Amino acid sequence: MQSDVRTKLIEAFSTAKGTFISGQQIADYIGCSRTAVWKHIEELRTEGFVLEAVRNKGYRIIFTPEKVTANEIQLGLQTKTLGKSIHYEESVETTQKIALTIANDGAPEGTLVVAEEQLGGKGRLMRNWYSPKYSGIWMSLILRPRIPFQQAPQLTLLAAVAVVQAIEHTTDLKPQIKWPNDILINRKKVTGILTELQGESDRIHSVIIGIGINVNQQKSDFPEELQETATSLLIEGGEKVSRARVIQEVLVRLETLYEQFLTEGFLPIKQLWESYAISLGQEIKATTVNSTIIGKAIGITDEGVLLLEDHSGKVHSIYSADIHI
Ligand code: BT5
Repeated sequence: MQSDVRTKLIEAFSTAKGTFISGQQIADYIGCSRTAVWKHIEELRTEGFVLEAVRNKGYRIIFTPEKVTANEIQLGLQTKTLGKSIHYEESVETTQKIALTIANDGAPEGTLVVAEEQLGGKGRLMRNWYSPKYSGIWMSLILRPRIPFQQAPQLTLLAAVAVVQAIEHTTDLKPQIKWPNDILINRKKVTGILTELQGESDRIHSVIIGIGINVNQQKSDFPEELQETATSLLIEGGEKVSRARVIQEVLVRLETLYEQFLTEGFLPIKQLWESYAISLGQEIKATTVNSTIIGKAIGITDEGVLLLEDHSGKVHSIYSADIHI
């Protein structure tokens, strides 16, 4: 199905909100024949949608499958730009690589790449991100902000705030952020964020924000080495959570925060970030490429750099490190 046809079909069902919509209405809305409508409906069915067809009434959606296809995410999505264009794959090496490629080919801001599984999911510093099929959110979002290079790390913090808010909104859980990119629940990692930049010396072409959220894994689904440090929304909350709903919430929150960031700057985001931060005011250990610093986390700067005060009172600016709490 062409993506504009798919978008219109989903729009039609979104507007109908679970009530019947006639084949003719759909055909008029999309601008195609009724036979074509039938074919498109059949395609939705192959994706796992359950559609009821009743003579003289038309069609209605009665079950939306637990997949994260473009249709699932866009059904009821309340954003202006983020997620309006979605590139969906069942299985990929990493969504980051696809996002980088399509960003280079001119994909518009807000384009989302999402996959059911990643075979070579990436963390920072060439580390692996475990991304099993159908149980988590593995997605990369393309942004094209007109900001200087040095401000780009702020977008990682912004994305972390959006994910915390989205989890709070879709569950009863209270996640916290560990600088810069980990989201923890009960001190275990539920989300990692990886931001990659493309551009020339003074101009950003695109920022790719990769977000991995463990949603419906059981403890035994994690490899042994992660079982004590990783968690999922299901493990913490005790119930399955719709991945498409969480993605929608992340997109809505991210769009609001991003607009605020572009108009008002980083300060409001910084304040939100600090309100969710787990380690501020506490003694932590930061391992950078060259050294290990132990000290009290006293805050982040306006650029999003972590400030650590060591025992002698010296304040260190941490640009990139692993934090142990
Ligand atoms: C991160 O790296 O936390 C960034 C992860 C970003 C993943 C997303 S998924 C969509 C997009 N496509 C990609 O390929 N990546 C992005 P870092 O801070 O370096 O943490 C990596 C470490 O977290 C690993 O070395 C493991 O110890 C641990 N880890 C790996 N998989 C995990 C998982 N599913 N849940 C919790 N911890 C995990």
